[in-house]
Amino acid sequence: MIVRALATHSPRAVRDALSARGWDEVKAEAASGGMRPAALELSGLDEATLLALVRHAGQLGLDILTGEDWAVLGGSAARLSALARPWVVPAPLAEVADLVGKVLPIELPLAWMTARGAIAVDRPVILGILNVTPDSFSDGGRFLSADAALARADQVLAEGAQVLDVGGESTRPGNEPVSVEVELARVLPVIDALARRHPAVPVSVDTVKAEVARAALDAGAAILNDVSALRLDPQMATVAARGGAGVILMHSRGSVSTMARLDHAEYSPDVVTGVNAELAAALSQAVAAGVVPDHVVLDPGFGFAKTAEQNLLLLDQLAGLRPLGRPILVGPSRKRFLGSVTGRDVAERDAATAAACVLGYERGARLFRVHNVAQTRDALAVAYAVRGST
Ligand code: PMM
Repeated sequence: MIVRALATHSPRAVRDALSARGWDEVKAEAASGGMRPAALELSGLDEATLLALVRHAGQLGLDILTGEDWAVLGGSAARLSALARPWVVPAPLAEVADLVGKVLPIELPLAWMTARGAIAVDRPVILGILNVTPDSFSDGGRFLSADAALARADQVLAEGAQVLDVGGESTRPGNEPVSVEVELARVLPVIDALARRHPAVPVSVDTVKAEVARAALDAGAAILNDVSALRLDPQMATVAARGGAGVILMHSRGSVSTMARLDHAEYSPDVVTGVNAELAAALSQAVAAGVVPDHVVLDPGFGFAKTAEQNLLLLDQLAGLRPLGRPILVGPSRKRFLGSVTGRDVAERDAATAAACVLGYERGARLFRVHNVAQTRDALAVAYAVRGST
């Protein structure tokens, strides 16, 4: 007899063991996913529900820790999903079953639709940042002219970026908001030139203004990156829907001048639940306006209305966004919370950025918006080689 411990932090070891015994790929993938460990926290439970839960969890072989009106449940994803079947669970657990079904981790989509075709997201996708602003947080003023922006675009594409994210308004704390005219004058010549020079490369426009978004799509952009997740311009969702654009909904609070500060960094009961709920609402708003869900990517908005602690917690708990069912993008690049962990200045935070991206990848992120494309690409190549797309 041989007994071997299989690593369960990813389904890979189990999948490979099954494949080695002749299981076909799809069956091995599904079965190994079911063995993945998962945990749920339930609160606001009444006495009858709690009692029924303790008994039923025991029958299902789940671990359970309880207090007066709460429980933490742990076990494999497959066992936990047995709790999500309202037609099987005892009557007092009907509501629990319904809610558990809504939060269980699910497989993420393999493609993201944009106005210029699909982007495969079964492996890491890097968005190279092209800020054409005089005052952006880490690269302001460096790529202001269209020529400088084009040269920079060539460089980040050569380094492995698959998408170019062009921004004409900085969210740096206390900055002066720019007018539609100024923003258009900054981004349109660059988007237009990029669309001509690299017709196969999807370009995204980082804007909160529907008018800028519309003009950018007309000039050849494929994706709208809205750091207000549709909050700041009521027309944004309609523009996205009409243009068939890919849409990045990034979590933030406050205006363009305050969103990168801590004015609104109060979350109840915690940052993970708050960000999750606000992104879920933004996704519903987009869909109600006619955006096809396949076009949406979600981003927790690192550094936006979050303390360093909250950013770290959000990164650790990133997988909590998976039940929303959309690809996840992270943009930790050179941000202040990485400075508070490493004690390094903005220009020296690329190694920390690469580490944050790898941690994000392990938790389900597939898209990465960064300044230093070459370093991030290498870090994510290792993550992908070890972990695969699971
Ligand atoms: N961060 C910044 C700007 N745009 N867009 C998305 N989707 N996610 C981000 O985290 C994000 C963003 C601010 O950083 P920068 O000034 O260095 O571009």
